[in-house]
Amino acid sequence: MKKVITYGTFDLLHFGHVNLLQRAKELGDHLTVALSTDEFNLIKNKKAYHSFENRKMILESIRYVDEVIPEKEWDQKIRNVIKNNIDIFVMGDDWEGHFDFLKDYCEVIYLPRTVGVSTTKIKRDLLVSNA
Ligand code: C2G
Repeated sequence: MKKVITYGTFDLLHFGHVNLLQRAKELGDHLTVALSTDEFNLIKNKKAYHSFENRKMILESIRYVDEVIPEKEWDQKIRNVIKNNIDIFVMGDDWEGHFDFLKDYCEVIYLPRTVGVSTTKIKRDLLVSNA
């Protein structure tokens, strides 16, 4: 069984996230999502609208997602890849090159981001439309 992993906050889930999850799953047979905890989001300077538990429940409802684990720190990726027998690490290409150190442990693939959508843009557009 070919196992894939990806990481993120996945707040206010949108089609860019789903496009990423769909393509990640297509690369193997099992997709694990390491979901940023609320505490780790603070380290990433991100404030998610939905709590970790609610973001986790939403992700677990997606047909492409087989397992959700917590992402608590930047340095857990090698441990996750080894412990979960991961074959492929996938991220959107806004992260191109940032995780190449994982090439010693698994395949590293950066997929093109979906243009025109982001959680930040959604929040900004809603602010403007309700101003
Ligand atoms: N994404 C995408 N297209 C978009 C928006 C996001 O392909 N229009 C991808 C991102 O490239 C990322 C994933 O969706 O691979 C999740 O996006 P975020 O929740 O913004 O993830 P991020 O905060 O970048 O967390 O350790 C890694 C970090 O946790 C990554």
